[in-house]
Amino acid sequence: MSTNTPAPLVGLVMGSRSDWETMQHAADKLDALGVAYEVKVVSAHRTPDVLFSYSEQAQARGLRAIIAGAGGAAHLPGMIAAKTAVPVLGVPVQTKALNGMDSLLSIVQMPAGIPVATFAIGNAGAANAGLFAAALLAHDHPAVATALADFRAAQTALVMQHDDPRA
Ligand code: RP5
Repeated sequence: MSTNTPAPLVGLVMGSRSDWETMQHAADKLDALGVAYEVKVVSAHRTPDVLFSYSEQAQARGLRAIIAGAGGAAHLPGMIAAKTAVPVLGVPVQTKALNGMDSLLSIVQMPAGIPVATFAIGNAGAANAGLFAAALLAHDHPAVATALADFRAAQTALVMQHDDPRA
């Protein structure tokens, strides 16, 4: 590993390799904004001990946000939040059986005291979780703040350049 690799500030975790198709949209945004992150499969149900150790070590390892995506009985974000003070951003993965409503409700309905910031189901939620993580970091990382402002300005310009839907 290169010694120039920056230490990750964001943990991008998911319950299964099958979640990557969705969660790569968070990675794309973090890449675009120059946010250092790591990617790992951590399953609440299949690797619970990994979930505990990952969560317990997150803050000391320098993570400042954890984006956690899961589908179905999506306990991953809530369980991570239960084990760390690092802010957890939950992404409900769109399931085949229930179209992601199961994932959404599993993540969003946290009991008072252990918050998870919950995003939209699927790709849009993953992308917005990446953007939100960057926004959390922006105050202490001016380069990220600039990249985020540039992204938003470019997005606005693109919409205005193509504001006739028939063209
Ligand atoms: C959850 O179960 C994962 O987050 C995934 O969305 C879902 C299905 O996992 P696989 O059976 O595809 O591995 O834990």
